[in-house]
Amino acid sequence: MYTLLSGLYKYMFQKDEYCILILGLDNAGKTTFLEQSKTRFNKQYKGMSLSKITTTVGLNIGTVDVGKARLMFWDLGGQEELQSLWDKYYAECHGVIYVIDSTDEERLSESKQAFDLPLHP
Ligand SMILES: Nc1nc2c(ncn2[C@@H]2O[C@H](COP(=O)(O)OP(=O)(O)O)[C@@H](O)[C@H]2O)c(=O)[nH]1
Ligand SMILES: [Mg+2]
Repeated sequence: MYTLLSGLYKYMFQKDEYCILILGLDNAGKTTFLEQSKTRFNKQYKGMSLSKITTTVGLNIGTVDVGKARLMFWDLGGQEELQSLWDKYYAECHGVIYVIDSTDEERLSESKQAFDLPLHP
């Protein structure tokens, strides 16, 4: 009976959690994207001033609730030394968002290289 009730409780109230990786070169706009998403979907979240966003060191996690789903965004640092960590997170995530600065033409090929990297570790 307990199993049944706790199962029902989970079904009613617990959200399905999904982990989404946000990847891309440093300075591509990953943290800005995350902050914008949080501001848009979390009504109580006021949002930090976009000009205050500085280089992400390590991991920046943001949670966004959409309907019955809870999305946990993992914003990883894009610096070259950190790119080797990307594939470690691949196995654990449900989705990947790859951010490209479309105005930074000089780094487009670098971005493609970094994009290919975790697929062929
Ligand atoms: N004009 C413009 N600037 C942006 C946009 N997205 C990010 N930026 C700026 O690009 C810089 C790097 O953004 P950030 O989110 O820190 O990149 P990250 O290193 O990938 O996390 C910051 O100065 C942002 O304000 C955008 O869509 N338009
Ligand atoms: Mg960042």
